[in-house]
Amino acid sequence: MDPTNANTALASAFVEELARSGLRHAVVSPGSRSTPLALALWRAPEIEVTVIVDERSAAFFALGAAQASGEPVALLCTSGSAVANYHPAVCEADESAVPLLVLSADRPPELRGIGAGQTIDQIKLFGSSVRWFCEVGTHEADDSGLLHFRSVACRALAAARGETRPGPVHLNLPWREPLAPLPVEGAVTATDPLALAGREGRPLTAVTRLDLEPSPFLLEEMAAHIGDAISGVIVAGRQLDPELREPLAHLARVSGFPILADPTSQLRCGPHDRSHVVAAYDLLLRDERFARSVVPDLVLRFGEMPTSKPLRAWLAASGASEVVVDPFGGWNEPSNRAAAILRADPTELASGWAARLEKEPRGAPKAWIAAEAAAQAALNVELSGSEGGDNGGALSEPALHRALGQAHGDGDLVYTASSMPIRDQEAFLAAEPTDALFLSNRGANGIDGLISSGIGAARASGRPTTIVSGDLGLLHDLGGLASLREVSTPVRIVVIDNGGGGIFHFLPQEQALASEEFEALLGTPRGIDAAKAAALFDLPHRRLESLTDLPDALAAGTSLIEVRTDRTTSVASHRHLQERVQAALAQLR
Ligand SMILES: Cc1ncc(C[n+]2csc(CCOP(=O)(O)OP(=O)(O)O)c2C)c(N)n1
Ligand SMILES: [Mg+2]
Repeated sequence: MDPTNANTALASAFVEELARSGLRHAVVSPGSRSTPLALALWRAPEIEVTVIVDERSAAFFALGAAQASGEPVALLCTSGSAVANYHPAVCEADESAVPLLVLSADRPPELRGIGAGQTIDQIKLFGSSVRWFCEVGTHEADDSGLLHFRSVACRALAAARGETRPGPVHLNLPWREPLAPLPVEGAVTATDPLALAGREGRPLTAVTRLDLEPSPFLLEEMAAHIGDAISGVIVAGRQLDPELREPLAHLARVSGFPILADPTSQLRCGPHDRSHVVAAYDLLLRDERFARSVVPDLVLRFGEMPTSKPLRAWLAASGASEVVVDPFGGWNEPSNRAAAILRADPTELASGWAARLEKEPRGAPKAWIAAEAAAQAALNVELSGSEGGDNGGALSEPALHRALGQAHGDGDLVYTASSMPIRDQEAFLAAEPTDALFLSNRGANGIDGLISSGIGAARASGRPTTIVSGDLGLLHDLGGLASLREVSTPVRIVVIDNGGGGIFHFLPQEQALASEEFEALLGTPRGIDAAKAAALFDLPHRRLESLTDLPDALAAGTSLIEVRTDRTTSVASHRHLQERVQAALAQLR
């Protein structure tokens, strides 16, 4: 505790508790009102501080860091509009259950609402997006003030980590002068050793995590259901734990269920047994005959509902009993048809069910496995140039995602943009043995903040990182490139430049609007030159001419890799690929 004055004492006691409760990263933006906390964070040896000027980018950086590390990251800014810039990332953290601790400095009550300057209403600014809001208040550095600050720090981190659902927490902290660490004689009046120093080496109040061990009853009952199912499937959506791979692969083997695996489930790619993994489900389920032939009666979903529209429609129409495993207290169930949501540890459930079904394992899901092989072979011919095709190296968005899948290395982190990149990744990335971590901001589906999120994830994880962005996505967070200076691990920013919003060509608006209207309101070409954008931040730039150059481009380290494609032909090329997959399925019949 720093007794220089009351502010330094309260701020340092608060940060001491954050550090003892396990906080390791903070992202700070410059400002005067936040000085007491900024200094305390900066001076805490356990906490790494990154300083980012733009609060919107700072918040996405923290979001990426928290998502990649699975641990809360603190954000600190000054009073006024600064804190409002955190809002987009706070919304994303809320929707995707990422722990963030937002610390906003504020003016004390007597300076609010009287035109004192740089003051806005910060009370409950984020509404219901936060797990907990606390107006921490103005306090003396006496026993009760210091204990209050210590206790709020412990409680805030526990709430961010999840009780039950992880997410953002907002603490509003008003400070009176002096904001600088100027000595004030006798400012610290506390005498209680607990208020002055807390507990050596551990938090004032330790908070235990919720126990998510599934009950034997749940394991028995559900294992019996799985055993009785005639055509079950496992759907694996966005979740971050690679430890789920082996138990889920085991469950698939003994149950005979396929795993329809989104890349962000960490189940599509990895060194685990991928014999039951179906990567091409989006394309396969666009084939009505195939979709009808594999209607499930039981769906076990781990992670969030994948984005694929054909998958969602097929699940909704199936009438299957859908069981959702969600340990985080969310309600990620857009179909409104789930029979049950299980609040239990996913790994324990998968391994517990597999152990019970092991005695009578069932055969592999032949129709799915054959269809997956046929689809992948057809895509290889079209997109990889192998197996007799002649398209090797040709640039298209589907081909890029396939090539990226082969180019990622073990330990890489891949952060993919909303809009077409995440959809094409879901549709076209093959199941590869690479042990990479696939992240995205799919809670609020924003195209904002991707560059910052990816760089924050690289910083917190230390993993070589590939960010896959659209051109408008890059423009939206161009300032985020400034935080590359904070990272020493390689960050490759792959920008798919299709000259505007490619995704909108897949919507009815494309046909319904006159082409000038469509271009003005949705296509929105902005002609941002990626090379000049890179130059502004001293970032090496390379324009990819052929996909065969991709491994070299990624190996070159931190850089902006521009991939030019044509959004006006993308609908036709997607349809062509779908037709090739359907032709391959027809051959199986
Ligand atoms: C913050 C935010 N603003 C607007 C949107 C609506 N939106 C969805 S996709 C998109 C266009 C994205 O263009 P680009 O990044 O180039 O990706 P592409 O569609 O070309 O793959 C927009 C504006 C959004 N999702 N998030
Ligand atoms: Mg685009």
